[in-house]
Amino acid sequence: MALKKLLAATALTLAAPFAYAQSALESGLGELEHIGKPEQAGLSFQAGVTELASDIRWLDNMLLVIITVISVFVMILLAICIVRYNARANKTPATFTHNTPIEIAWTVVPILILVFIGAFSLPVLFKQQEIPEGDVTIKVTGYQWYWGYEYVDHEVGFESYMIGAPATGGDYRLNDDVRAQLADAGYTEDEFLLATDTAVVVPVNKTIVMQVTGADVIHSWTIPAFGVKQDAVPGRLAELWFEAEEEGVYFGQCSELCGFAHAYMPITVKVVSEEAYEAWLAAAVDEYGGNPESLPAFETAMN
Ligand SMILES: [Cu+2]
Repeated sequence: MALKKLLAATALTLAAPFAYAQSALESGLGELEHIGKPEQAGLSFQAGVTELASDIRWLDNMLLVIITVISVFVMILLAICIVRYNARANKTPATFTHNTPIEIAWTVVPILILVFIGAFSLPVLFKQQEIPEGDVTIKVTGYQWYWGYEYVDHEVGFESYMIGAPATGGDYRLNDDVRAQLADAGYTEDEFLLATDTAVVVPVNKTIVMQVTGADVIHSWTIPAFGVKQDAVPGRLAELWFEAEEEGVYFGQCSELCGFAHAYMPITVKVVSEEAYEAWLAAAVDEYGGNPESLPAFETAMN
């Protein structure tokens, strides 16, 4: 236990210089459009940039049509009952209680509707859950309250803190220092609570497999624009995959209530060209490569 505390403290003290070095690495990625984030007064989903996200949005629209038709149909039936069969309009009500054909119909028709929906939703679900061979495999570990990433084929790992979290010198509140850090890292002020000191960097149009786990409690890793979300459960290695089709910056937030700073462990993913990714990776390997056991993320995960 004492060792664990010591390691956690070491990880915290290491985190700050770590983070700044990482942003320096990321500056080589150039200007990226910030695509995956909420819009002021936005109503629908964020723009989807993966096949999975397009599938989910298509499915949602189809379901919207079906529930609209059902709701209108039920409302019309209700209206007919209210108007034609109220006590004033219908002085001598009929006394029958059963109607076999209609009872069969209202059992069979909903079944058919559900089978129809299932025929479209199950393939979408299977596509998400059948994990393909990844071009890049990244292990992500949820901690109270930040994320750790390891590029497992390259022995590169780092931690990712919200800009404005204590590890970056803040207290979870927006102040001038946090504004300056956001600007330095290329984020706008309204991206506070979404922007992190280090980002996950992945190549565009490549299959990325994320291995998702938790070190302490259950967290959940998600990027809405990719259409992915996976609980990070301690003791389990779950997987998700995506293939982002557009270069840009994408944000997500821990999506499983995990403790008091649950709202302050966002996720930033930068999708870049293959060349930019290779260059970033080479620099990251130089900076932190070699022995993953020297990495704070690795140590805390192991203890
Ligand atoms: Cu969390």
